[in-house]
Amino acid sequence: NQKPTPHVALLPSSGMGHLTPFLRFAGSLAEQNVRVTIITTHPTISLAESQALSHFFSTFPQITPKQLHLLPINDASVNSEDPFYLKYEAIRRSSHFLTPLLSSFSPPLSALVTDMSLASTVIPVTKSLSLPNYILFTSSAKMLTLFVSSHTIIGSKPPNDSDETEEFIRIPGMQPIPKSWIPPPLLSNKPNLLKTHIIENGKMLIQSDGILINTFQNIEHESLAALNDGKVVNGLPKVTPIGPFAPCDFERNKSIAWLDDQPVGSVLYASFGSRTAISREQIRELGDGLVRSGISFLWVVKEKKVDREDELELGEVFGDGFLERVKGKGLVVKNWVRQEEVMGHKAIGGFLSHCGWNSLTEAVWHGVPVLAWPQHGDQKMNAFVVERIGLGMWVEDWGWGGGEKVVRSGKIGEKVREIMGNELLREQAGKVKEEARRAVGDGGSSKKGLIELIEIWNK
Ligand code: BUP
Repeated sequence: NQKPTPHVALLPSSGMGHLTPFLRFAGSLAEQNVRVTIITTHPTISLAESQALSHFFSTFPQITPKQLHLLPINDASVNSEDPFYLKYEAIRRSSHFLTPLLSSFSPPLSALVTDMSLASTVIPVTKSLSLPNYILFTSSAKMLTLFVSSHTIIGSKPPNDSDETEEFIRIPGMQPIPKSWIPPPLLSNKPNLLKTHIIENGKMLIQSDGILINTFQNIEHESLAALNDGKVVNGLPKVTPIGPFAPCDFERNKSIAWLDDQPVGSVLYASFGSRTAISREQIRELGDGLVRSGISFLWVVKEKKVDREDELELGEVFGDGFLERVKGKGLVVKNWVRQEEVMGHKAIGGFLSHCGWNSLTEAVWHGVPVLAWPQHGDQKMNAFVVERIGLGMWVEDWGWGGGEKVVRSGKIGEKVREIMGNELLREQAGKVKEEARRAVGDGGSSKKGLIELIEIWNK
């Protein structure tokens, strides 16, 4: 007497920070015998995305890929040069291709799960097809409180009413937050795609059938309660925490041999995510700081937002002599490592992170203390969570990245030593790891959320 199997399609948007949680989620649905189709768009912006997709589909032959055709963007009316935002825009402009695509699935779909950056594009289409549409929010619940309320607290203000003297932003039902935590483009009066994306998609979430989020009750109880009690936005559909998404089989690869020779917990891993370019001056200060800290390190260096464009040699990025000084102290890698694999390595004892939410959930999963250095977007909201749950430290004074100010090597070295020597943080990170694993284990809060969801899709 076999249970019926729901058929769910997933529609991720561009960038590894969005694709990775979708692929992990797809893997966990497949484990629960849900039939899954993933809607992809080609070409991907980064090489990392195309490699992840190809590993994924060869690991999960039972998951079907379907391609959404995209119209090219070739006019100057788009207020962004960020290729990842331009891709969201391309999907928006091609949304009319979604109706025939979604109607063509066999067996018919029980639901579509859409990335938050595509909510305003896709919800009208699924409404016209009477297809349930769930939004997967790939950042923290703290960020979700800002995302769903921005259109009322920021977007509704006339352009000149910027409340310049006000230092805090008041999200209903939440403690006021410093204005300095809000991504600057969201507060800007100049039109820009980040602002449009947050305001338009955030406004639309109320019309979805549910919001799924890669977090769990123990670490974000307050934000989740405020969202689900209707305090942030009245009438918001249920927000179901189903994380942290566990690393998935397709991500396994050979590990970095250098790490195998390092003592347990002795290495700091430094990375600023898949789409953050750091200025050359800051890269050099950071390099100097890492060497001066006296702590061994593994550092992924990126000078360009898109990996395909990062052609410079490390020697050129650092200038004379640096790579010689690093020898025996650390390993500098250009562009990409299998982060999941690195974070799970016993040699790793700390993580200098830009606070992309996936990176943080990986730190949580492996119990690695974080030195938070948010660079843009949602990352200060996420850094707040790091400190609040005792997973790490955030030096707020370092500000945003992107050339706002250059943090000098002495300060970096000092904080790196501090995080690596902090036994209390290490213990607390270990506790958060245990809670995370309980949440997604049998009977855990996130696992229950997932099972309930599948039951709804089965009806
Ligand atoms: Br860099 C890098 N290897 O070398 P985030 C990243 N990753 O596996 P982002 C690697 O990409 P958004 C590398 O493990 C994480 O799953 C990493 O996502 C992986 O940050 C993902 O941490 C990066 O959310 O995306 O890339 O800035 O802006 O969407 O948060």
